[in-house]
Amino acid sequence: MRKETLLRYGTLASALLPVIPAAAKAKKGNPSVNNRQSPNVIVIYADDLGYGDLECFGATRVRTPNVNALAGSGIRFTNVHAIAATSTPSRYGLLTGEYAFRRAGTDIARGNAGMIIRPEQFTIADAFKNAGYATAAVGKWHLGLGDKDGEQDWNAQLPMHPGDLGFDYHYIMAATADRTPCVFIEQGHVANYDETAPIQVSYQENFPGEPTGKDNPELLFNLKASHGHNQSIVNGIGRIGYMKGGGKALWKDENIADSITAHAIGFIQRHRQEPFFMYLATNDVHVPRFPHDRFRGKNPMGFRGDAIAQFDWTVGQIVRELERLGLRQNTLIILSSDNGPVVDDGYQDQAVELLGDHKPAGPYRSGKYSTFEGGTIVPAIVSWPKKVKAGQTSDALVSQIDWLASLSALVGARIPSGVATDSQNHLPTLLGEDHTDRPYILEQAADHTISVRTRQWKYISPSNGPAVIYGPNMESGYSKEPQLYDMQSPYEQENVAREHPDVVHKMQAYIEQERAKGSVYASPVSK
Ligand code: NG6
Ligand code: CA
Repeated sequence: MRKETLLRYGTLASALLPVIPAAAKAKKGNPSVNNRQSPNVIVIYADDLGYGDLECFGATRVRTPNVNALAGSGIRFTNVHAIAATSTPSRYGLLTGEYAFRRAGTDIARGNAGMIIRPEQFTIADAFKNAGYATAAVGKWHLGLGDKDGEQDWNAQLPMHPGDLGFDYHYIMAATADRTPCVFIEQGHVANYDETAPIQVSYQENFPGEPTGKDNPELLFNLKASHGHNQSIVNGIGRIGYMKGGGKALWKDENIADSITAHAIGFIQRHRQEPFFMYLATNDVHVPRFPHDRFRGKNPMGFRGDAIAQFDWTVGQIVRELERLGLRQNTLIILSSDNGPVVDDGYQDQAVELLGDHKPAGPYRSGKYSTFEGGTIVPAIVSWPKKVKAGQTSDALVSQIDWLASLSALVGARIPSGVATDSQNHLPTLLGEDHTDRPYILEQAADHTISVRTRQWKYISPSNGPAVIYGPNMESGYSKEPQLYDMQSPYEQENVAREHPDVVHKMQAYIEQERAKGSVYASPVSK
């Protein structure tokens, strides 16, 4: 595979770096790093964390001191939008700079999906590699692994993985915590592989003799499902998909945040002497929410609140490690989320019962999956103490699709012509030097309905989808009629499409114009 050599040598080279006592560099910082022009870059990407889920974005029923401090040290963005209202298409867009609607097979991926971004595609990691950075993907992946759907041999080196997409290092969950295989993958291989328990995965049928949530509810000792999630049982929790084996490689949900954080810190430590880029995608606050004992039972909102606190802890650990190594001044941290919030996403974790007056999407309507703003508007923070003034708020209209081009501009990476074409360079906005709105942004709902946001308007294309998302029981925002909302009142309530046909027409033209661009990577994943 194209980047395997780089991947191997990247890890080896870092292991050979001289060890500098941390105390020598603390406080004043690491001069060689802090004098460098280009910062280290860490994208902390939460899962299903809503606009209203953090204290610094208005939450009052959960404490998020570490995230609050991060926001205070830089810019709190109040108008940032994920590319889609679900994980896979959002991440696809963030990492490739190309809207997921251009590409078949970019919907919520199964745990045994083949790798959706293909090795020949340009990614944000390639950009950083071009600029001489060490690169890593740690945490939730959800973009497929291996060459083909369903044909992975989980007991051997996977033939295709993030190492083929510009990431020198990866320690990832193949999909989500609620999907098999329930193991971490490190450098293309199951981490802590257990030879005594070979792994098999299927999304078609169960393996003979293996219990399932459907047939053996008595074995669901950690969490019971509220909808779906009734196939294989791992750690007393029913999952989507079947698996057999795994043994000591199987994750324990309560330790996932610790594992992800430890591996992220390990990467920082190994690369402290050179510029690095890390895509740090947490499992929090996706279902199944089953945080560590340290957090469990501490929040009035139950496991969902505990998971937010656990996310905050991860952020604190990363920041503290950067400080300890003297890297904090010249590290740019972007914190955001892949899509809006959901309360009941399939497990009986009492998130609905204990929500109280907490508003996961803040003032916005609906949440994850939806075409309303709650589906895609997300909290976002940028902090780079060396360059970005502390204590700012920006209400600039921003889409995560632009982070690839903006960060490439920051580190002087060259983007080959004809790739990542949806990503625009808005670096000055990202760094708080101006508050320029993107002229318009596109948002994709779970059923592919496309919405357009401008500062003033939100247009939702007509859709035949159901009005309510089954399971979470949330408003989808789908309607056979075109919808137009004046965003001066953020809770999209009064459809004014009829009153403003000119605006509707303009918004539809934006969508047509974007769709007409097509994709340079038109071929779908090989099946
Ligand atoms: C849904 C799952 C939900 C979650 C979602 C993906 C059921 C009933 N629901 O199909 O629990 O996994 O997919 O979430 O299975 S995402 O944030 O990764 O897009
Ligand atoms: Ca998500």
